[in-house]
Amino acid sequence: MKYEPIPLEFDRLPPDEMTIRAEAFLRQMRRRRSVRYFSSDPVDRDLIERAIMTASTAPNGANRQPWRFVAVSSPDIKREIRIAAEEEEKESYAGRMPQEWLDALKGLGTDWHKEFLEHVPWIVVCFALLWEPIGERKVKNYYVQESCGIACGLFIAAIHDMGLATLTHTPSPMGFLSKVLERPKHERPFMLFPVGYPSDDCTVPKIAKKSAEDVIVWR
Ligand code: IYR
Repeated sequence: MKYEPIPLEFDRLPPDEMTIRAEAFLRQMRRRRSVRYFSSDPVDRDLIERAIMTASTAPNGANRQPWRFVAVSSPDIKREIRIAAEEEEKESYAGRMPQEWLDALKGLGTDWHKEFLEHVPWIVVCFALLWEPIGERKVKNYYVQESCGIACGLFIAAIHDMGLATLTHTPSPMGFLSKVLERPKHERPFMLFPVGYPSDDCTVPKIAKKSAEDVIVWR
């Protein structure tokens, strides 16, 4: 590919406005919670598309954009995903996860039940593209995990900012998603997001984020 530089679109903001925006964004993001109890109220497909296209702005390895998002609203497919995910999770909770891991999850109140997968209006699954078939060639992608991780972070922020809720759900193993969603071999299930409104009686675990002192080292 040819190197073709163009001028950057960038506006310097007045310092006061920078502080106001930084604080407002932090406050908004502090309100985000992983939600496990969803309403079945419908959500416009346009909103889901905007969240996915926000994810797709992520910085990524060699600009290969090594992701594919499958957005599911079909009740039949959501049900299939729920059944397969619960089968895996049942085994995980009943012995595949070591006791130390189960202990770490105690404060979150999770178990193998995943009703929300059937009740939410949307399930969005991010697939990581390890390589892409271009003609007869397999073209390798770079920093696929990092790229998809950043894209999924932006997706979560976009969903939260537009007034919806989601959960990073990683049923393990996730191979069943390739089958249910009929994805080719080079697309590897990366992360699953139920998306919708929280149910009216939704609760979340009482947990805290680390303090600035705990997460930042100034030098
Ligand atoms: N995938 C399981 C277990 C689980 C694992 C982690 I790490 C979490 O932060 C939460 C749950 C589940 O979804 O229940």
